[in-house]
Amino acid sequence: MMAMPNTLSVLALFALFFVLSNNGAEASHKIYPRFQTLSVENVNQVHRTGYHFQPPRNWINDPNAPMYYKGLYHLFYQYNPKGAVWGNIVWAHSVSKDLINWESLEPALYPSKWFDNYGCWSGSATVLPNGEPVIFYTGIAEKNNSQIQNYAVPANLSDPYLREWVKPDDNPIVNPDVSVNGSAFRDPTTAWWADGHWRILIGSRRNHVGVAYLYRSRDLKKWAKTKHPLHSVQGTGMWECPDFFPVLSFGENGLDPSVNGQNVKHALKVSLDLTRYEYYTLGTYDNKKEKYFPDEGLVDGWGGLRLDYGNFYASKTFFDPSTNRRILWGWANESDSVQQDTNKGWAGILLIPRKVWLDPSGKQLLQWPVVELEKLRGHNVQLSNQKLNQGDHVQVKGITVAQADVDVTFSFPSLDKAEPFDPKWAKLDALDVCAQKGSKDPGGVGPFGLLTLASENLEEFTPVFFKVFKAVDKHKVLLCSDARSSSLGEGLYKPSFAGFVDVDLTDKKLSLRSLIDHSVVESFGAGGRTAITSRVYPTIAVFEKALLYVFNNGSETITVENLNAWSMNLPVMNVPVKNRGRENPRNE
Ligand SMILES: *[C@@H]1O[C@H](CO)[C@@H](O)[C@H](O)[C@H]1NC(C)=O
Ligand SMILES: *[C@@H]1O[C@H](CO)[C@@H](O)[C@H](O)[C@H]1NC(C)=O
Ligand SMILES: *[C@@H]1O[C@H](CO)[C@@H](O)[C@H](O)[C@H]1NC(C)=O
Ligand SMILES: *[C@@H]1O[C@H](CO)[C@@H](O)[C@H](O)[C@H]1NC(C)=O
Ligand SMILES: *[C@H]1O[C@@H](CO)[C@H](O)[C@@H](O)[C@@H]1NC(C)=O
Repeated sequence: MMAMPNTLSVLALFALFFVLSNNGAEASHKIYPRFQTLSVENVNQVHRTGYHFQPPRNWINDPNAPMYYKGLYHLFYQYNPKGAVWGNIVWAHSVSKDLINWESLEPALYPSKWFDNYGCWSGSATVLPNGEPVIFYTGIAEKNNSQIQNYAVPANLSDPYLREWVKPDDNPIVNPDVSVNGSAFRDPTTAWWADGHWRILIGSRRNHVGVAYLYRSRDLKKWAKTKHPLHSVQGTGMWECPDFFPVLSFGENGLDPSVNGQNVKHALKVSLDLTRYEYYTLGTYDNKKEKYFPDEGLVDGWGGLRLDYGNFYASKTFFDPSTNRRILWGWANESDSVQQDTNKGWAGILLIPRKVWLDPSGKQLLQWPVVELEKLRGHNVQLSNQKLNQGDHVQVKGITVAQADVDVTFSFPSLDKAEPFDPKWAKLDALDVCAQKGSKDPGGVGPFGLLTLASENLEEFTPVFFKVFKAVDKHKVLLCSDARSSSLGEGLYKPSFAGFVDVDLTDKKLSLRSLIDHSVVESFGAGGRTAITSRVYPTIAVFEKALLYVFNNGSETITVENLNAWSMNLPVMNVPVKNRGRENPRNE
């Protein structure tokens, strides 16, 4: 079933409040005083997602403290119960048996003590060896946004829903010392055990240096900062939401955060407040030296590897012991204006959780939407052995393409026609290469791929495509998710997101999976080597007016070897858990 179009009129009233103000807070915590308690009267459904995680209304940002406990996945997230912009943040709470169908509970954490009276910001869960969970989170105790770290524990360990959390009076557990910038000190990680101590990271900055401070403790209550940060990088600015985890050097299984040693590498991911993008490195964690050493040859900074080359931020992983996977969760903000968010009554979605593991090359991580998502697959259509000559676009019909899962493998007879890769582009971001070499630019091998959320006369479309270039000693593959033609609407952010795909082309094949869901297109190139998420807001290509094509604009003929596309059903979303323990006045 698909949500029906809802032609709610724009609330002209809100136009009166068009004055935005910023109190000088960082990009992550922009304050819009006029908007943050403007209660949502109507929720505009047109661009709401069908199967992505979204609360019924209002603002959401970072996923917090994902964990598995007594048969349930727990998801907390930064949520404004009073409006569609950032503010009044509480930890909203949902639970699921399968990471796809979600029931909601009362907020788990909200300002209630002196040490978090002005905010309960992001944090993580740690499941201790005895099975008990503990949450570490950033509390704001003063009006000036100074940041301290607190902990919370479940009130009732027998309750699998973990409805109620207690914030003990010995909080805070970590105060910034004089060497730490107390206005830039947040987002504690999951704790891990190493060399006789528990350890956590806290994101920070020292002038322009991005820093992951390392703290250690024997009892999880008294924490001491180590002599040196675990890692820091000049010129990267504030590190938000650090995530540090071990990966196995072979296979797809995940690891408990405390595992280290042979056949284990570590990944360190940070969210850069200055660019609002993330990057990660792979490397070695030395327990004794209390240091992390990124592998040689990896870019450790703005141009580094990304989990997603599009709209993806404040991500966090957790280890799922029930399936031995490491699961990654990211947040995608809106690409429209604050005014439009207020008009539509909601802002922010979480992306589909992804399994992450190490590529056999050891040089990057791989990702794939959790297999549980496939339970939502409904009607299926297929294409095979479909030739695409230059300029062809062939429609994929018979499913709800605005709410779909598409998996396709393309092949090409040869790479001879690949255009040379201009050495000048090596200095550019992939996004800029995509902007120069868009889907319309006639190429050699590519552009070919999917044309998602397209209107009948192609006034609007979001192409997700490959383009293969010839570089000095090998080929360079670009994957683009180009929002520039996605909408005729105004005031939208429409970047040509792109990333290079480090893939072996000897079999002359490239695969692509795209999760299309009304205003989001989440794509995975070459089996999860490169992921890109775009937020788009078509005005014509909505609901059954949206069309899907495969296309080729390169001179080399491309074959759609095999395409499977499914209509996606709606999951259970935001249904309150029955028999609540207590009513919470903060719950809307
Ligand atoms: C915030 O205000 C408190 C109380 O006045 C002060 O102790 C603290 O140092 C301030 N923090 C920052 C980061 O300015
Ligand atoms: C704790 O949770 C269990 C399981 O839901 C419930 O039976 C019990 O009544 C709860 N105890 C308290 C004190 O609320
Ligand atoms: C401390 O952090 C705040 C917030 O990011 C920033 O405005 C300030 O410049 C920082 N101070 C130093 C010395 O880095
Ligand atoms: C393919 O190229 C033609 C000619 O430039 C253009 O009109 C068409 O929009 C292109 N297709 C896509 C998907 O960009
Ligand atoms: C999401 O919104 C766009 C458009 O306003 C901004 O350009 C991005 O910086 C922002 N991303 C994040 C992570 O906040």
